[in-house]
Amino acid sequence: MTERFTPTPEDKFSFGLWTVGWQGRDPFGDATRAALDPVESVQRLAELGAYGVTFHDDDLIPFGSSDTERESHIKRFRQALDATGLVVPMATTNLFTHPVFKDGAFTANDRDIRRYALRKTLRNIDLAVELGAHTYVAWGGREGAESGAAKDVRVALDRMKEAFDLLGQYVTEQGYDLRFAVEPKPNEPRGDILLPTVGHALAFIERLERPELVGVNPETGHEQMAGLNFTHGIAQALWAGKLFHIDLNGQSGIKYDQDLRFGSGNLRDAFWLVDLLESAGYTGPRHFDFKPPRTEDMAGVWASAAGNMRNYLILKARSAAFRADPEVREALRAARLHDLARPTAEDGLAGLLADRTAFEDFDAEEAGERGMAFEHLDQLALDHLLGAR
Ligand code: 3MF
Ligand code: MG
Ligand code: MG
Repeated sequence: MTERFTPTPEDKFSFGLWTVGWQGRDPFGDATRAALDPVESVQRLAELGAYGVTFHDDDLIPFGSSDTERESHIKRFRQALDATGLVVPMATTNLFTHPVFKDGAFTANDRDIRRYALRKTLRNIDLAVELGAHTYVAWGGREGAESGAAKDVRVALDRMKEAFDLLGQYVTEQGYDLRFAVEPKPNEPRGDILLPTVGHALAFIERLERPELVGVNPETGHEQMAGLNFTHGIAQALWAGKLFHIDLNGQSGIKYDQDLRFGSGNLRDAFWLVDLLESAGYTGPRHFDFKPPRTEDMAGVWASAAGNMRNYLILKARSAAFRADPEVREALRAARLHDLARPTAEDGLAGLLADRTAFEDFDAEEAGERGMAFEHLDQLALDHLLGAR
């Protein structure tokens, strides 16, 4: 049984350097763990069965490093990648830690800060491409406000669009095979963040000069912080062809961003999410953006990291068993999923208007009495999730 849930690189699990490297510093307490060398993270993640590692520029090259220091950090990291076979599928920019970004980066009110943020991003895009990344994530953690007049949101969105248009122009002109993934989050660290949900981000992307270069990187906990159904958000992103990347973790309801290991918190949503990703044929990385709780020592950090992958694989097995169960297939028919899959008017508008059974002879009373049989279907799912079938 244990063997079945041992990850391999084919599972495409990846981790941010900032996840296992989180030292446990929070708004109320100091670090509980020592800094972790990125080279050690690469080695340990490879041993655990991950295939990829991701980073913010400052995770790899401490802010303020000289050019020589920068080169040596990159060299050591590259050597660790070569030695382990770990890949870098995605990279991103830290536009939130340094005080310069306290009012945001691409939408800071100060123009010089916006220009600096763009240059910082462009510099790390070059490195991301050098290291083989095909996705560049943009989380606008400080793009937002705590008060009304402080941010003209419509104008800030103009600046956000300007930033993504420039980034798109850059990768196009450089001939890079790199796409962007916007990561929505409703709040924290700002009182309210721009592009707060998957839906907001999808609508924003359509206004860009090169919408084909930009998709989303939804995070489990971020949508759940807004009380939303994460799986539904992912389904809409897939439907729009925009699921370029995903941040998996755990969250218990509407509260601060918990970043628990995947499978914690809303386990049912995690089950449906894995069921969706696997059945939709999502081929991108299964990227974990979690924080090993600050109660843990380094052994706990690696146990937590391994738990993400194990839980994903267990849920994948449960979902496969659910889908293969003949009683589930029967229950899906009883719930008329096949009828939902049928176009509503393949006979066209004229056919619909001419069809007396669609309205004049339609028995709404009879239709209103039909049971949908959803509870039986859902219990079968729960039985599978709980290992009772
Ligand atoms: C914060 C996040 C971020 C982003 C990261 C990648 C620090 O809630 O989720 O992690 O995922 O910046 O762009
Ligand atoms: Mg988070
Ligand atoms: Mg994230």
